Amino acid sequence: MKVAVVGATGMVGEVMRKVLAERNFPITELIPVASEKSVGKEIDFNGKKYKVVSLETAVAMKPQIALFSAGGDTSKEWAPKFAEAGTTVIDNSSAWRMDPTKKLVVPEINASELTKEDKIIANPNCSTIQMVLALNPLHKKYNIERVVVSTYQSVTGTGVKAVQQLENEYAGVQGEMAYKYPIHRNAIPQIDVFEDNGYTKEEMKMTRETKKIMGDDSIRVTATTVRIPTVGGHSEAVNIEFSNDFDLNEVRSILHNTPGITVQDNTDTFTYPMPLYAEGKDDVFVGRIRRDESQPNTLNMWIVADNLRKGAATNAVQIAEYLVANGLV
Ligand code: 11C
Repeated sequence: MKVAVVGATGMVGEVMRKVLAERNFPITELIPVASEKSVGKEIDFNGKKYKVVSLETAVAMKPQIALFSAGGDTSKEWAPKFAEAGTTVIDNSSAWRMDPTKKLVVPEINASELTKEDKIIANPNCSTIQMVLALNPLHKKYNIERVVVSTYQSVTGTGVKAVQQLENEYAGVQGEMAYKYPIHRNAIPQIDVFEDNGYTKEEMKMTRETKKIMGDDSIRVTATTVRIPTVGGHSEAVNIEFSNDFDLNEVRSILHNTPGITVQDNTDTFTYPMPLYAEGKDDVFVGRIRRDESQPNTLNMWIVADNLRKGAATNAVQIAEYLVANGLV
């Protein structure tokens, strides 16, 4: 299988290549694609060297699959060109996510919606993916009415410039700023731009994408998304109100039996998920599972995942794996 990685030299693109190799994705030829300034650069993949090519060249090479992580504008312009050439695009930007003609997929939840006709498939936002993976099995059992989520997000979600800003500030070195404010010793309650309703785009992504992935517009979601000085992954405090009551041990057991989730929940041993330990792992980690004692049928939990892995690259590669396993490419 010929696979293009568009944005191959970026942070997510690099993890995409790593995940493809680790999971032994059946690649006969990797096509690394990046902006003009990287064209010709050599990239190692599975012990072989591949030259970075331009978008035009990559389209003409007709890969079966193209994993895109090059920003919304590139996706809007180029995903249709790849699709027209017969390539199935799995796009990590927000360009197509809310387009009613495109599927927004977390494979454990809704990959079965995919058909051969889906030539542009959207990969959800990182903070949405890790949350819905834990919400979905609980929704099936107890029916979710409302979710209140607060996030503590890694600077890797912004990209390499933000990681550099944190490192510079930590070392006391002047450098370029990815954020309006210092991030070291800070918490910035703004991720992405503000919308007219006073929420950020990141917060509205969590609301809108959750409904679409879970196929249920009745789930009410309200979010506050915050950037913190960490690099290993995004953390989320999630409060969930169900229609029906639940048993805490049953909740733990449902989550424990959900593929892709690891439950880390033992107050006696101070066991709970943390980004420092989620980094580099594909699973979503859930802990601090407890009843909200302020109102009936309501649960609190803490969800952590490596945003570059399950939040981006791993989820995209799992979609590609599903397409291959089901003869859809
Ligand atoms: C962040 N969630 O952590 C963002 C990055 O829609 O895929 C991912 C943006 C997106 O800053």
